[in-house]
Amino acid sequence: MERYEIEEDGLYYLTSPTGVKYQTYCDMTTAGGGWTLVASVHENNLYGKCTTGDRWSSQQGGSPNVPDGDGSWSNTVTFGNAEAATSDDFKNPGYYDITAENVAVWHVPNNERVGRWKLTSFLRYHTESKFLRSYGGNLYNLFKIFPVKNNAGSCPANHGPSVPVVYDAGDASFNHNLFGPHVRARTDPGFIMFRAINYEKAAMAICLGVKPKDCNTEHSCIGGSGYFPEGSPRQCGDFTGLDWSGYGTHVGWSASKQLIEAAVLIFYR
Ligand code: 3S6
Ligand code: CA
Repeated sequence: MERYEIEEDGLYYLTSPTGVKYQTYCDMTTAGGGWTLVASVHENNLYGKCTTGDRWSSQQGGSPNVPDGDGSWSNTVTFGNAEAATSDDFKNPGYYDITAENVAVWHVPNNERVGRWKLTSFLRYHTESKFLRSYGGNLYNLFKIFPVKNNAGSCPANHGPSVPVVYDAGDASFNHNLFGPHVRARTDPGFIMFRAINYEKAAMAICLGVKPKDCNTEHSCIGGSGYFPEGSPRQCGDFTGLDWSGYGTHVGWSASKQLIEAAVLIFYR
């Protein structure tokens, strides 16, 4: 009887080109497998506006004097650990030293343990166009080209790339419905968009399965620069203005509680 190599989803040790050994999660099954977790964006407190824990925007209070915020999208600072990726922000060396072609995103409820991530994720999608080849092979390099900082350009001319996604959990319509009606009316689902710019020239890193059609991008795009002029500091934070019409209300500009109480896991392949 033959034995088969069965690739399993779970935690693996990787060694970076400079010899740093780190643990991360690999999805070895979706669409042929080989997806490496490189980051998670976890909102520890949406009531905190660019305060402690807002590592993907700014922990420095939301100020025009700090236009880049913490700079995590385009620096080599790492934080967190794989096992806690749904309970805290996570960023490993793979984020900047893996050369990849595609990105996958999972929305996993906060505080879920590793073995339950795939089961409990309510939305999973990935790109297939190998778009990262055109932007330096990873998001670190993409965000060098499209900096997540204030006054980097204007909307919509200077948005970063928007890339179609294929859904592995949920679908485009379910994705769209996680946002409030004002957002649904002003976005197209089925895409991931990078480096959005809003009316006030603040920058966001990633739009969650949607491509904005207007410039109120702060209600569907997360991560960001260090200053959000509109209603400052109300849009400043890792989950930006996803609570603009109230926390988890799912009315107006606000996303559903399901979306804001889930970590956004970012994979490369
Ligand atoms: C559909 C209502 C438009 O509301 C405006 O957009 C309102 O005046 C602003 O407070 C709001 C924000 O810019 C939303 O980002
Ligand atoms: Ca706005």
